[in-house]
Amino acid sequence: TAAHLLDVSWFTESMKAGRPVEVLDRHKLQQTEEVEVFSTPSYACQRRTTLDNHNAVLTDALSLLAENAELSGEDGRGVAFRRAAAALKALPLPVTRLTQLGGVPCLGGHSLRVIKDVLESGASPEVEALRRSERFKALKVLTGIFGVGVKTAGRWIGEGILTLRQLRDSGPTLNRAQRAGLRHYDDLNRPVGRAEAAAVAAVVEAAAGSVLPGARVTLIGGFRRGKQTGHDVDFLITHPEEGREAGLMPKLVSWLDSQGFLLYQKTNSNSYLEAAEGPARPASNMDRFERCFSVFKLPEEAGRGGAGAGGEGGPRPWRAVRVDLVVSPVSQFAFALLGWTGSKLFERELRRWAGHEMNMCLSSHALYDHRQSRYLRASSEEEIFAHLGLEYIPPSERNA
Ligand code: DCT
Ligand code: MG
Repeated sequence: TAAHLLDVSWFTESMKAGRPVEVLDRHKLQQTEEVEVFSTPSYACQRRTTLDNHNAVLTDALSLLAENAELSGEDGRGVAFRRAAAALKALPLPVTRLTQLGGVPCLGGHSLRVIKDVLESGASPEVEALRRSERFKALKVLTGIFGVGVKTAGRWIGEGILTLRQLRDSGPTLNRAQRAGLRHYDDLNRPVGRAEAAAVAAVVEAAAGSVLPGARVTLIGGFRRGKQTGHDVDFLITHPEEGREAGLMPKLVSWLDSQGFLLYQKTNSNSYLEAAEGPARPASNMDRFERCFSVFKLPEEAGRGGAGAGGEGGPRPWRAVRVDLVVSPVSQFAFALLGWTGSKLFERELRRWAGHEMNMCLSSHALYDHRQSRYLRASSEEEIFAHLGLEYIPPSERNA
């Protein structure tokens, strides 16, 4: 990579663009020593983002602010912090001074202030205060219950419920998902490892093979991107003959249930229909596949090293694991694979790129070209990137 000389043109650009520059240490700008100035394209789907994050301290701080915004129902602010964090994740080296960020997109005044604080003193007072805040801690604990969203958690906090103990004591009405979430709280908040994901995969493959011979099971989500742990395990299931996958989910679920693998499940049926003249609705809806949100009862095998094994009661015979299953017709498989591999921000950026730069509409089902008023077919992720005019980015580099 070319090392640039210290370039301050961005500084004057920032002034013209009205970006806050008071956060800069003017003194440093006058220094003439060589410092690499980073630059990276503005959409996350134009960048290669591996799991090697050289700026974890900065991105952790920004991600916490993003999380807090999301938990407070401020999605716009959340996305802004996610974009800022993602831009830093793509840099090849640790940032040591603010002046290196000249060509890095998506850094607003708030993000720059946080970055400055962390670079100068190792921490951001705002982020540290947030970490300690009772409200933030309560939001984390309560939304950490499977089935509890931001609104419910906010309502409970308004009623003075800040902890699991207070929740159990006050006994609010819980739905079926929330009861399962509370019952398996510790397990579901313990990261799932790759070996456990593989064990779940073996179960799902056995189920699919038994109820629909020839069905294909693909690990998606974070594990497909190479992550070592996840909050759940995600699978996409299809069959090479179009139409054979219809009605698969109920059969799969009843097989899993009959074998004792399910602690909880909720299935949504497929509601996606391609309109002849174009997408009937904005295609960002994630819920139009046959999809099952479940909690698996996964037998703990010796050697898999479940962190919950041991402790007072000795090794436990099983743990609860969140598992998401999606069934796709093979004609939509490439779109589903691309749409469910993530990361969430990478997906969001792909859709934004498609809409803003290509006048297309991308979903996990299809790609519609508004200029040509037609759907663009694809049988691989590579073809979809090509339709979008993007360089192909493999899953391991979609960790934005
Ligand atoms: N997804 C998305 N937008 C959402 C939710 C999900 O694009 N709002 C896609 C991207 C990832 C995939 O679905 C699976 O979702 P998660 O399991 O939540 O994400 P993950 O990357 O697998 O994260 P984790 O490793 O924590 O499970
Ligand atoms: Mg996942």
